[in-house]
Amino acid sequence: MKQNIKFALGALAIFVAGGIFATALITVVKPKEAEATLKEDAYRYYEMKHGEITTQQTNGETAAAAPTEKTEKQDDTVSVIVTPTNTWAEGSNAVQQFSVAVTNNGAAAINDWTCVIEFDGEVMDNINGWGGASYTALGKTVTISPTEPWAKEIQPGDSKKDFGFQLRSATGVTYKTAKFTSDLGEIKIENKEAEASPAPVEVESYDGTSPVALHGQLAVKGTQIVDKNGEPVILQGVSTHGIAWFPAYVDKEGFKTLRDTMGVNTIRLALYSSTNEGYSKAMHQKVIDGVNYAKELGMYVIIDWHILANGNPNTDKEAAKAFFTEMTGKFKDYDNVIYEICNEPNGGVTWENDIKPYAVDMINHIRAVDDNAIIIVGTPTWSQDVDIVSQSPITGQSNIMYALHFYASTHRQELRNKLNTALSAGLPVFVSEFGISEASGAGMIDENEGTTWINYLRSKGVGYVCWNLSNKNEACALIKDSCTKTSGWTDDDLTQQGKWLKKVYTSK
Ligand code: IDC
Repeated sequence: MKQNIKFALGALAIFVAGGIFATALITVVKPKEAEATLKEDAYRYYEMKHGEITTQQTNGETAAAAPTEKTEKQDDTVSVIVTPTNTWAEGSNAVQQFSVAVTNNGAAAINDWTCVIEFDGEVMDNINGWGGASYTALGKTVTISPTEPWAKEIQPGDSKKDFGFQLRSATGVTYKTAKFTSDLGEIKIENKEAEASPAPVEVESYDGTSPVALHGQLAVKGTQIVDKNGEPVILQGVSTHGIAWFPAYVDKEGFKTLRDTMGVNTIRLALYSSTNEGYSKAMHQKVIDGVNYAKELGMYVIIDWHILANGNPNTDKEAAKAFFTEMTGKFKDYDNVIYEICNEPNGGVTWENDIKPYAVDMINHIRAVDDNAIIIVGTPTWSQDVDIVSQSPITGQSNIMYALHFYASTHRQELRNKLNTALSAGLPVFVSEFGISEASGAGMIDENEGTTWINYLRSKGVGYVCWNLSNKNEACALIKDSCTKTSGWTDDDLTQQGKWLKKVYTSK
């Protein structure tokens, strides 16, 4: 806390002095000195607020967040909602708990019924069930048969939500379909989420063939990235810190180390877009260098127009247009380039009023030159509200994805719920930035929550990029501050997050 007060005072002093940001942004010196030159502590003031607000908003939204993996299909007469509510291990098996709600939308009363719920794998047995019904497991199914008169009868407009059961299986199962049979007839209910849910993709390790040689030009299909053969591929990336502050890490050898030893196939080049955060036109050349290094190494590269202190992407839109004009002009024929047009919109901007109009405009601007590169669009609340965006995505464009950012010590299941809602609605999501620290970039590291996130993303075929490649003395840096190497890192050179990343990225 003392530390924070010091930062705040430092920030105030610098704000009062004013105008001193503009100097010395492009001097290429050793990483740590570069940072000192830029008096970056000024931004800590902003960052502290940023972190706090992120946490508060996330907590505030928890109650209203959409339920996890809710699955529903409205039928003219009946709807059945099967919701996974809990899961745990029992010996080498998995036990899962589901709740079931049955609603009579029709005009006639249901007097008796059974419902066969089908999963994607074998069910060993059901352990428990409730709501006035009996439950029978057979093959891939569990059948619900109400035994109590009050459970059998469902009046028009009535909803019975108290059914539920626990089942045991070898590795866990996913609900797929239900068959509801009653005196009104038989209804087949598909799990929409299961249909939209992409096939899990295995992560490959580098074996001498570069990622771009293997996969070529990427595209978006459904909610996933696919390669030149239409096969899903997971991008596993590392983001630079702000390249104005840490220019030395835009280094071909460093990228190669990430590719060859740490399972990284994608580099994100973060260009802070506010002049208050190091932006100057002169930085464009660093981006160009970084893209070319990635191309030479056969790695994918994300050109990140890093909105942060300038929370509304429209604030610096003209500069963004000039930037993307230059980038698309140079890279339209590259097959390894992805554009990210607004890192993290924040500060009261909304999807409908601010971000979407900006994105539509910028996408048209980019498409006028580059007709196929993937474009990643930031989402409200520091790129968290993909659920809101999924209600009103950009139409008439292809190869568009939407950013979800998480910091595992701050953002947990409630943010995965938002992701799940978005994917279920068919929104292509890409995690263009994450850390396993707190949202401030400092604080506790949560390896377990980080691994839970990555496993979840892999199971959904969603790619991810970790913040950040620098030796800044902060939890979310990958390199220890005592190490000044910009390539060839050994395990000893890596921070806790760095070691975790290497372990997780190189495992399947
Ligand atoms: C942080 C950096 C930190 C810097 C701060 C302000 O790690 O060194 O002082 O920005 O420029 C984000 C942002 C990303 C943040 C990161 C951690 O996209 O720029 O970097 N974060 O706070 N969103 C959530 C967390």
